[in-house]
Amino acid sequence: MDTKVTKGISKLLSYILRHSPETIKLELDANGWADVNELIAKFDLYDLELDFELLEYVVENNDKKRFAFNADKTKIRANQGHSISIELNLDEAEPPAYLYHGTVEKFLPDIKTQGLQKMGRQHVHLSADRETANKVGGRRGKPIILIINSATMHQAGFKFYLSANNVWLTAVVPAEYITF
Ligand code: HQG
Repeated sequence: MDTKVTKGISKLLSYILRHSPETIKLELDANGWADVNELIAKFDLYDLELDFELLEYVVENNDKKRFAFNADKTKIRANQGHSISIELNLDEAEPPAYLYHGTVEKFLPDIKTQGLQKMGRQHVHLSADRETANKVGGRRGKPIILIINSATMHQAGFKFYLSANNVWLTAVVPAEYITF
């Protein structure tokens, strides 16, 4: 399969399913699910020949497992990363002792005063390993890894969720739980 094509489709799917379904007049339900047939039909707009087989390939081979089908593959949604307000209905989970967040130097002064905020998304995104956090930070420049004292945070009552593609999500990380 041509990776340029599958990457392009993945990028568009992320945009549509996380941020802007209205671009192709797609409706998402309250939990972020779109009807697969409707998505395929409305994808026409992009001049890309998307059919179910290709969509299934993109979902199953996506490097970060960004998308998921429901059990009978009639619905699809993004596993995390939304800016639009949807309810993923994830169960709370107990985090490991430490989680990691990759960012860049220019955000540090604000993070030191405000903690990690959701910014444009529905959650703060954290990783279980440094390597992933390094990649996340690297999207914006030279990565800086922050260590989150997640067990302490959890004991203090903060809620954590694990997305279907293993991204740890929480509402906010106050600066006192961050090792800079
Ligand atoms: C920073 C990608 C100033 C934060 C990745 C980050 C991830 C603050 C940026 C997913 C701040 C927000 C999410 C504060 C946080 N003041 N800056 N108080 N608090 N920031 O993209 O975590 O490839 O919304 O450090 O892999 O970078 O798209 O979050 O730099 O999983 O699937 O504000 O997106 O996944 O940026 O990335 P983002 P993120 P995909």
